[in-house]
Amino acid sequence: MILQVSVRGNLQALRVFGRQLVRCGSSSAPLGRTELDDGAVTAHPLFSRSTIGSFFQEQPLLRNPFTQDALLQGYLRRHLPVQEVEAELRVFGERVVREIDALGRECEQNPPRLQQYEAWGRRTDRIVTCPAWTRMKHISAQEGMVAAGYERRFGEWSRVYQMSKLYLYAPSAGLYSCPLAMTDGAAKVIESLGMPAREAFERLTSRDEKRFWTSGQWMTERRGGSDVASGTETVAWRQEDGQFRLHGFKWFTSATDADFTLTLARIADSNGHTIPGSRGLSLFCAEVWGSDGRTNGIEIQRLKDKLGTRQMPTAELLLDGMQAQLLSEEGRGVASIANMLTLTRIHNTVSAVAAMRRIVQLSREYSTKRSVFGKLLKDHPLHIQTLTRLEVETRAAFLMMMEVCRLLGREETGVASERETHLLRLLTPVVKLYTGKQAVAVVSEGLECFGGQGYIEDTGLPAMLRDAQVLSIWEGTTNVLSLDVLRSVSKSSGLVLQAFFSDVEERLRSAGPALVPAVESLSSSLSALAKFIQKAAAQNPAILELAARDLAYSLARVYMGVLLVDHASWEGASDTDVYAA
Ligand code: MFK
Repeated sequence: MILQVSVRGNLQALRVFGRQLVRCGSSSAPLGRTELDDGAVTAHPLFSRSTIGSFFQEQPLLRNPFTQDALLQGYLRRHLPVQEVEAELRVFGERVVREIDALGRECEQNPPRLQQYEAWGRRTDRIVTCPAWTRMKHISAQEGMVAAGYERRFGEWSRVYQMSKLYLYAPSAGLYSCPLAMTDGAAKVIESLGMPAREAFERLTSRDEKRFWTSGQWMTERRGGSDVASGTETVAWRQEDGQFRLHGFKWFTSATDADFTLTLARIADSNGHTIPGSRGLSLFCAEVWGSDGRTNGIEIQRLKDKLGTRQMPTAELLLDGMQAQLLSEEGRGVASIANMLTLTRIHNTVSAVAAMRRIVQLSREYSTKRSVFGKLLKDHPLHIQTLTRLEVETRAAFLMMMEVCRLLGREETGVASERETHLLRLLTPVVKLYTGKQAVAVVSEGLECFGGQGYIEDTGLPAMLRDAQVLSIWEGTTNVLSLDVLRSVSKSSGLVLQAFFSDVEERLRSAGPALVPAVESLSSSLSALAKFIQKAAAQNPAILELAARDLAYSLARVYMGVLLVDHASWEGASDTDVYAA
């Protein structure tokens, strides 16, 4: 059938071609006719460049992601109305457009490679990255991407400021957001343990590109990355000088070209015995490279061949006597690295929401240029409905992300109330699990707004979808984080849920009059949720485990709804804020 059609098509083309030949005579090239926009007709040679036509779709342009983001600007006007912050983010947004975005593309096009041996057979274990990746490191230091969280220039709002900047950076940063997440997490761990590695802390939080270090976080071993307590086989041998030598195999190490790392291991006693389970795990830090450029007792087995995040090296490592320093108390490894998990889960959220915002911005821009069925995409109601739904998802996720950053900043500066501390513990896994999944859905839907072009590699759009897929996997999968929500409930004897309900009720009570329908809908969801929790708690705990994911999703949706209402009740709220709520 296909063959017949194409043969028929070819015959038709040949007949036309034949007629052209007859008309034009045999001595000159065959001519075609093209009707121009103004109705004029022009003749030109067939099978030449001119017959392909001169029409091309306009590409969506990246514009300053700060000035394009009304919600971010409104949020900062409401909570952090500081001229200096606004001016800095505006200038940084320009830098993203002018310089950073192209570097990010370069990182995607020149992925890292492993040089395991030099020409004469000696092992080198070098990870070769592209110049754009190095440039990202320098830009990250100059812009204080990690430093901003520790300088605390804006007091309790410093995390909101830092994460706002990161949110503008992440979608253009060629995955440099990953080493920054782990670097921030490592700095947080060192600070919370009372600075046992002060020099490393100073480097991790430096704005000087020559001094700035990035950190890795090597937790996952071959037995798996979720059940760290039983999956960790790495053994730490104490040396006479008080340092340790680590032997083990790390199965996933992200951004392995980092300067420094945190990792877990079991300390062996004088008989070589270790303690199993979580109680046997201790937290260590180590420099990854020696001053001679060689690894610190590490063999890089291979780089992972991944679906996305290809800009960044992820490696399997054999730790073969890596020299390391004990950071935590012995046996307190998991509890000590939990601070890092909090930070990397918040960074994950920022990357997820930033990816959603970026695809919505590009889709919106494209809708003002792409004409179809006689009018621009923006004039098609169904298209606008789709974009609006993406916008509401993105706004809701943004507000929950910012709320968690706000709570983190308050906790770190010692001004958080007990309720806020509980909320931070509960909402960190909730916001990570929800936004990680939503990023994939929103980016995937967003690609459709470009039709076939959304599926074409050199537009840069497919990489966004590939890179989004990891957000629900690393730093705890959706189910592991749902169980972490339950852990936070049981560890606090339910206080985290009490904090949740009282916070939500208080915010709904102060909602503006235009928001009555939204408040009614949320109140009814809230009572259904309360009933469900009471019923589940009275039953077998196994049921609670089965319900963990639905519970986490319900908490996320109710809380995002409440934050939309809260933001729309602010006196400076726009019509769009009210409409979204
Ligand atoms: C773009 C940015 C993206 C970021 C890039 C980063 C790339 C890195 C790639 C990776 O490495 S991915 C690795 C991902 N792996 C994980 O995220 C680990 C997933 N597993 C878990 O989260 C487990 O739940 C966990 C290992 C944390 C818990 O295991 P256990 O041993 O069953 O924990 P247990 O016994 O319940 O708790 C031990 C202690 O830790 C307790 O403290 P106490 O001893 O004081 O009571 C817990 O309260 C504490 N804890 C556990 N989870 C916590 C926590 N504390 C605070 N927050 C938490 N989330």
